[in-house]
Amino acid sequence: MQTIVYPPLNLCPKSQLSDVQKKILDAKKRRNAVILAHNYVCREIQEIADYVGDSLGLSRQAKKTDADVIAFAGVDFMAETAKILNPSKTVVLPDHAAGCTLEELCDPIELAYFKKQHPGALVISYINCSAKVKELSDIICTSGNALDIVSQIPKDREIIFAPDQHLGSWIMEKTGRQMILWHGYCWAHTQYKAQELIALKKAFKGAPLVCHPECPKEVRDVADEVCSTEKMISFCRNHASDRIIVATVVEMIHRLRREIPEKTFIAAISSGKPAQHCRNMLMNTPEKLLACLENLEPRIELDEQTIKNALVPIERMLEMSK
Ligand code: CIZ
Repeated sequence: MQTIVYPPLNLCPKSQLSDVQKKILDAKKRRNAVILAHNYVCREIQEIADYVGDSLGLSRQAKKTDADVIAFAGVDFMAETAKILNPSKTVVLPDHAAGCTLEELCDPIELAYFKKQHPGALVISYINCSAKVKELSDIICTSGNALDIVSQIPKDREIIFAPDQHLGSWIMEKTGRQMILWHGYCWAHTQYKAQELIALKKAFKGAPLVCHPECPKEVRDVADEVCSTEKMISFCRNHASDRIIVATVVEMIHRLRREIPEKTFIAAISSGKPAQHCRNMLMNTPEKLLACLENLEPRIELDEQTIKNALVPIERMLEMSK
């Protein structure tokens, strides 16, 4: 079985900044920009970002920044969220084509129709959705705060959860709440197979397996822990084992190694591949990040009404997850 084992980072030589990385830092200064990067982008960008984190942490950073420009290394719904939270800023994304399967699988027209069939239901949407879907939602959540948010909803209130069926079913298992689930899924996280992960655990005896809640139930059932990317950091840090198998987008391992340099991380095999990437996150290359800082394009543009409407459920999320 082919596996990628990332040895402790504190045993590796320190990497030097490349020319492109240096140019990005210069352009950032000239533009008075802040670089916000998701845990799933490449190591070269993580190394020079002002903040690396999950959607919740990135939203908080986007809201409070006083930079003129937000360069968002992530996917379009994340950059849109930054624009909604801080509309006076110029928000640029290295590649406008960087989308998300979850977003594509939740058409706002279909969701509006679905809502009509369930009058009175509260719509909680995972942040991985378009601004138009956010407008139709009552509360937004991330994988880091979903359990907490759903637990705060009165027990007798019907809930529609969109767009991730797997995150939704994990929340139902953990909270005991029934919810009406939308049918979306994350392409990357649904590539993992329980049988492959069982074999990997056998090969690395004693190493716990941590997976993301966007994975299907049969995969979650063989994991030792299921949690969001930010929570993976505390899980890996606090676990007694010095080797951990990670089933989420493999670039997360760069973040884990920087936070916990003394441990070894093993990328979980995924449908025969040694590691799982997110094809949208991979569109964030250092070259494109440099170009978007220099040209201030591609830029996120949203109309005023969409910003106003979509802000309401996002602000509710930030209030409920203090
Ligand atoms: O919430 C996020 O940023 C995503 C997409 C994953 C996670 O668990 O952090």
